Amino acid sequence: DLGPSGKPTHPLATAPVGAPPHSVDGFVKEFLHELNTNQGVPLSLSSVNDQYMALASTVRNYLMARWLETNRKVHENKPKTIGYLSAEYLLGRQLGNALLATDLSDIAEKGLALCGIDIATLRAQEVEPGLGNGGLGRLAACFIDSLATMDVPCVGYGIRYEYGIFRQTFVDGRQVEQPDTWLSLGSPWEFPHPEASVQVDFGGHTERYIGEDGRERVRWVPAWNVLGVPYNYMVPGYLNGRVNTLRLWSAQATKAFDLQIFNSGDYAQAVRAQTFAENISKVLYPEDSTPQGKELRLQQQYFFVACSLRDFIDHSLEDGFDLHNLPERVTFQLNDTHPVIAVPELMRILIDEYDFEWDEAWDVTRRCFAYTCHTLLPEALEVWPTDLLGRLLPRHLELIYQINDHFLAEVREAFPGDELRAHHMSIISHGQGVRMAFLATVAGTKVNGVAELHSQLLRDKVLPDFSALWPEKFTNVTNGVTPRRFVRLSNPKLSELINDTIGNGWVTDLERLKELEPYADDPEFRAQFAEIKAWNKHRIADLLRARDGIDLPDGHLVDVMVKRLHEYKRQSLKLLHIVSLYEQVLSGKIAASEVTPRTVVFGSKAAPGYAMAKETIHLINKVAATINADPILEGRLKIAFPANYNVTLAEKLIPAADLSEQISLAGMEASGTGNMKFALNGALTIGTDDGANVEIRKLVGDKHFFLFGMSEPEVAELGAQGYNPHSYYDANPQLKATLDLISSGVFSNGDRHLFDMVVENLKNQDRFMALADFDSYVAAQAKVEERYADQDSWMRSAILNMARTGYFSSDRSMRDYLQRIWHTTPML
Ligand code: GLG
Repeated sequence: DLGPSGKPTHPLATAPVGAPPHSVDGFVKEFLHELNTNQGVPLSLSSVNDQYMALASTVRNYLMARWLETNRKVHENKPKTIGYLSAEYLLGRQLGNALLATDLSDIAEKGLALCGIDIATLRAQEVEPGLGNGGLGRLAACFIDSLATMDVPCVGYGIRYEYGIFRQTFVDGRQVEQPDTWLSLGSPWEFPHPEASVQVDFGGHTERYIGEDGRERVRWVPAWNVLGVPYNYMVPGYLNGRVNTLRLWSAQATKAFDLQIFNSGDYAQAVRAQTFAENISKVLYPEDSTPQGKELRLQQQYFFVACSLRDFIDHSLEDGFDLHNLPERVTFQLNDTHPVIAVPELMRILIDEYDFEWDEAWDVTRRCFAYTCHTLLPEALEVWPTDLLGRLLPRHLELIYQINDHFLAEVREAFPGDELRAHHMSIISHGQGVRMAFLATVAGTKVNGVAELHSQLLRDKVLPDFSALWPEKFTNVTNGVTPRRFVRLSNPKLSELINDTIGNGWVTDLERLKELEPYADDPEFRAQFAEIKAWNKHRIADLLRARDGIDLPDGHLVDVMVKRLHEYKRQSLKLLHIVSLYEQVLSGKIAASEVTPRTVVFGSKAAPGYAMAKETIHLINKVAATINADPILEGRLKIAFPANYNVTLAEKLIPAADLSEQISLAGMEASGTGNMKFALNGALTIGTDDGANVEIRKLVGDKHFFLFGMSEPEVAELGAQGYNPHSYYDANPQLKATLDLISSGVFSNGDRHLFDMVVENLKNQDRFMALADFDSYVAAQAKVEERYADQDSWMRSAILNMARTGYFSSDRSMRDYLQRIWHTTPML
């Protein structure tokens, strides 16, 4: 056997590593060893954090053999790999998932108990890596989980933000952001490899010169650079022996900074320069679906993309690999426009470093990328001002101009004489800058939306000229969620019931939940299902009491709206419904006893710079304080708004929900993925015909879904007519009374203007037409109450929601990507 130097080595050095024995004793031995040798403490003196760290490295050791073996296989077989490029991964806690993937949950619990440790205490010690804002980042996390479980070679590439999404606190009802110090107690799941760092250049200028072969070449002379240090994370497949890699990059100052210290003697200045470099991966931008065109953000995007391409080309391909064949070895999936600067980066590498001709380089580049769009809001599509781009990445801007010239020539050939069309389609728009979605569409082999309706609107409304030119480029892949985390781990009792009823194959083949359909009519099964719902409600009640001092009364309908705070998602519409109920009781239109006992749970962060969203949070909290304390409601209507909604909280909250609020204005929510998690955990949806709601409703059936509101074409028509929210306020006495109650000062200590921003906006602007859908929403809520009064019928619907939504597994999404976009098969 030969080692890395080609010389014979000790036979043990090349033998596969073994995992520790899969037994309680084997586990305890490994755990104590880790505690002693990694943490340097005996059990008797160990802290909870020591124990958590030791537990994490113990579980890691069980995964290690599989990781090494996966990497060895990839090295040997050289399969086509998916390079998933995403600026966000909202991973959630790692421990539970790793225990599940290794089938160690029971062994670990027993083993720790023998050491006098309650595993629940250690689970609670983990701080989740919140390296994403919401749906987009969580989707990336689900996708890499599914690919590992399906045995597909994939490397997730992203940024190791030192601070993830901010920790939200409430001070007098207002959101206050605190830094997320997720790394402060140690980070047992990551493997830094500083020796494999990659240099990334920025700024400067370009020069033309004549190469040895007489051809004109371009040289980029950058002004500064940073190092990208890779941190590897394991991405374990579920019980299949595969462990893929997530590689997140951290920015570090290069040696040049040390030299500066030495030469200039200005130590303080040199350290500032270092801080400047390290700022690149310092913090996640907290805007969700509304990019901030900040220079640092473009630095982040180029930083991780340049590191990732370098890494793949230099480290994954064998020496002498012919880059003309790159598309056979990788597809880089662009998760939204954030990584699109990878397109000119690959062109630069091929042309400037590998001497490719333009056409050859473009041919390879076009076949290496595919693009997923996650939005419809025009303001969410990234546009980089050309001066900013040119200052930071001068060579890339030149290449983008060239790509655009070639592309526009293609357009003019397809549509001769149609200059207006060419103008509309130009990647570089004169007033604004570089339209990254256009660049991605031009470069990608495929462009996909994330739900059927969204993909349709993407073709018809966002990129109509492009779909006319290249109809076959456009496709749909409806989003999905991982059943491992969002059912198996988050809902253990339900999982047990499903296992007992149909076996455990559903965890990797979620459509098998269909086999549960007949049990919707089985009173015994229904009773068990209802009992589990009640158990989940108690679990979240206990947690919220301890975590936030929030009271979640027994026997209430649990009505949940959790998602980022955005006007288009219409948390304000939900609030109007609550205030309307309250107003009717206050004014004696209905008796409190007529109100269905209900707790509305909100969970939501607002982007720190989004004033309207923050005011809405303030208003929700003030309404909560008032109605929760008002005896007139007899405790029948409550609002619970725990701060800092995150993946960890979602895992406890979603299984407890009866009603899932998916109430965006039709045509605005690209897909939604929370909607899928709720349905799979047996909640009924009240929702508009938007995003994936459309597909959920089709699958579960109209009887088991509360549809309301305008459809997308109706919204478009109303918009075209000219929407006037005030006319709804004037025409609908209950809506008027509701808004007037907010302006009366009852929620604001008599201050009649505190919430003017929200109320006046709804009355006069209401871009997302909450007032137009109010009536229909309130009527649908009345139907909810009627149905809920018949618990048998409700539970039947809840079971059917679960049984009929197996389609929304991210395993299915990955199969669709494999067939429609990546054209590769799992490596078995
Ligand atoms: C987006 C959309 C969501 C979508 C998610 C994942 O707003 O509707 O479900 O991506 O595709 N920015 C997002 O979170």
